[in-house]
Amino acid sequence: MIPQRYIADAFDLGGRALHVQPLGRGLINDTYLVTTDASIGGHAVLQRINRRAFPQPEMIMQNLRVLSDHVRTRSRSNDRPLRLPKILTARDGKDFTLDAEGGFWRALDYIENSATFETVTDLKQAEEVGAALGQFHALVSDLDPKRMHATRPWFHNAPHYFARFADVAARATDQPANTELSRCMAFADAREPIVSVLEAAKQRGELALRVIHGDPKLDNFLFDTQTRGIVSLIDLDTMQPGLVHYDVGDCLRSCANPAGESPKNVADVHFDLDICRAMLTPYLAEAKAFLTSDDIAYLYDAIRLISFELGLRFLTDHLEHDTYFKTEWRGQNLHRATVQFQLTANIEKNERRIKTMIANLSA
Ligand code: GN1
Ligand code: MG
Repeated sequence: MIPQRYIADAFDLGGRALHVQPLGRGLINDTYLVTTDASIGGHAVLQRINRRAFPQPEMIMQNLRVLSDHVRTRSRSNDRPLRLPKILTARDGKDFTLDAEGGFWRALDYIENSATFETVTDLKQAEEVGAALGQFHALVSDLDPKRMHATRPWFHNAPHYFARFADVAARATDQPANTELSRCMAFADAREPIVSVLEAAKQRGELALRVIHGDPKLDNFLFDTQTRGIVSLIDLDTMQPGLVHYDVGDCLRSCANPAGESPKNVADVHFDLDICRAMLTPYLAEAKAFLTSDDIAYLYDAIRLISFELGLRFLTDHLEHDTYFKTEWRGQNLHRATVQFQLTANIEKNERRIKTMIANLSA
């Protein structure tokens, strides 16, 4: 393994790297905070992109360039601007550097005095998230999705994940008998009829492809430690053409579950309607300008589907012996699947309330 400090010095970080420490809780890429001897700033983010998740990481960097060019033409004067990560180029002028083992590294600016959260602790945070996601979608609403590469083809295509699950499950003969596993398998099997709801609506032309973030979970929003407002939306690796529904569903399955993705007690997992309302109110206020009535009609389905889909992805990875998501113990992906399925079940239980809320907020 090549020392990260050596990699950091391949980039123009405004100073020499003094030390490098792990940053964040990402389940896919390796992320580090670099401290440099630069007099201003003095920090940068260094990341090794996971090539199994992103076979062509150059596309991520090209998408980021397209986004930053677009944003430059769009800065609206009254907006509190949402900062997006800036690329720090390598000393050879490229947007990335490769290590001797073929590892793909990139550097981004670090936003000082900011913090991330794993779970929502007050409704003000949820309002901030809704406003920021709405602002991001508004910002890219006139950016042609054809200009963006699909960095992860099939991302959030639930029928695709279901087919993979069915295939892996059929071959998984070496799994020890386990009630948690059989419950999860049965839960997944029973929801086959719902998996194509969004893709079918897309095929029928009811839902249009737009530029989406792809992974707007709570801890990808940076909060200012002083004002407690959101200053930035990070982790744009999965930004690509998709349905805004994927983003709204992903954001809510993350924010409106106060127990988080890995709670000690699965019984604590539920879909919090107050958090949902706090997030959707500013989101829809912003997004009404570009969402159609068909878009609105599928929001409930998206909320249910994306939490189910994430559970299905965790379950499939468990059956495949944890080759995709980082884990600390065997069984963690199964536990994560149980959590998302419990959340899905609670969303289903609240279907009428969630639909009424969406109808009222978008009226
Ligand atoms: C992964 O790497 P990270 O933690 O930002 C995953 C998301 C999941 C999330 C669950 C490329 O995101 O889709 O929702 O874990 N990203 C990818 O925590 O698969
Ligand atoms: Mg991510």
